[in-house]
Amino acid sequence: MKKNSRIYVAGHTGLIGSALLRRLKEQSYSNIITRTHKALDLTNQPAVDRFFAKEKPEYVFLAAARVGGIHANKTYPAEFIYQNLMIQTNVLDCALKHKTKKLLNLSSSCIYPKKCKQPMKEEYLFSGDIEETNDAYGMAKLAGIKMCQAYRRQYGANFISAIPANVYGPGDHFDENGHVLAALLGKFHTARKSNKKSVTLWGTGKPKREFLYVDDAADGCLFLMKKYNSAETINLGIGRETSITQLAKLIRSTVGYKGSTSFDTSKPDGNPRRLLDSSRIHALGWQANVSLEDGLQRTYDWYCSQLAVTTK
Ligand code: GFB
Repeated sequence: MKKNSRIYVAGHTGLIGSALLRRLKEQSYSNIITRTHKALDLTNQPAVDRFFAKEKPEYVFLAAARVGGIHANKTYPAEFIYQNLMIQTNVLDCALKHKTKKLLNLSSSCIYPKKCKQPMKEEYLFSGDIEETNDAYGMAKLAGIKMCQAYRRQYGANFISAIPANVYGPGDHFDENGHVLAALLGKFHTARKSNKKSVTLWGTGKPKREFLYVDDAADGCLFLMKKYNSAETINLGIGRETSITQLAKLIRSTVGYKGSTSFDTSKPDGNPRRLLDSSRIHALGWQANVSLEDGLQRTYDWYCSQLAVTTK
């Protein structure tokens, strides 16, 4: 990838897409192509075709997706499967047709089987049923991986797929439809501000997740775009697991909330564990840099700056 290559970041206003854009600019890539959702609806095949015909991107980061936390996945399964299948089908097929040199497809760690052995190696994919709260989203993401592999097999397309751990950071959604880390930052912050006596967490607090800071995720994607050319999917993780209870404790202290916490066990737990085995990408020379404590603080600072409030 040259500094003046035409690089399309699909989903550049999203969590990972916006971090990718920052990283590409920092590294002086000068020909970055973006379109807002309003300007280009990626579920609209003729529109995507016209866009690719006009811009002819040489490299594509497919970071556009309909995403959300466990609540959003449970509430909108039809939208999650439809929109994600449409987005990736249109982008992948147009990338082939308009001769994109390389495409990176971003997947998700929720596509591993619910009862997967831990840490999860890439070869464990497709070895069992995925967890029910995210099966619609997960099926779309599994199809995306198979589609990249099929296009490589039949047409020789250099389409690669990466599986990041639970990504968090600036640009996340801090409401009830968000992923757990951002949703809890929002909840604890609001509770502190309004002197609420208790914060309710969902589920049992026992599930464990691997949290990857968004700048590390973007850095890993760029690394793979430069160095990785295989049909095999590749994991992108930090190698540390944190339970939801531990996460809540960390967030509580980051936010400075003094009240109590309780659990609403009528809400789903989702996957019991989800730790990636990232030894394949480590062997290629990439490592995550940002610890959970540091990433949490950066995310909270960003959130407060967005709300124009002070943490002091
Ligand atoms: O990030 P999250 O919503 O989804 O985290 P997943 C869910 C875990 O955190 C569950 C608990 O165990 C929840 O019960 N939790 C506790 C909460 N309190 C809260 C809260 O206030 N909000 C939220 N959201 N969770 C997502 C998938 O799975 O991970 C997506 O739904 C995607 O499809 C993404 O793959 C990476 O981590 O379980």
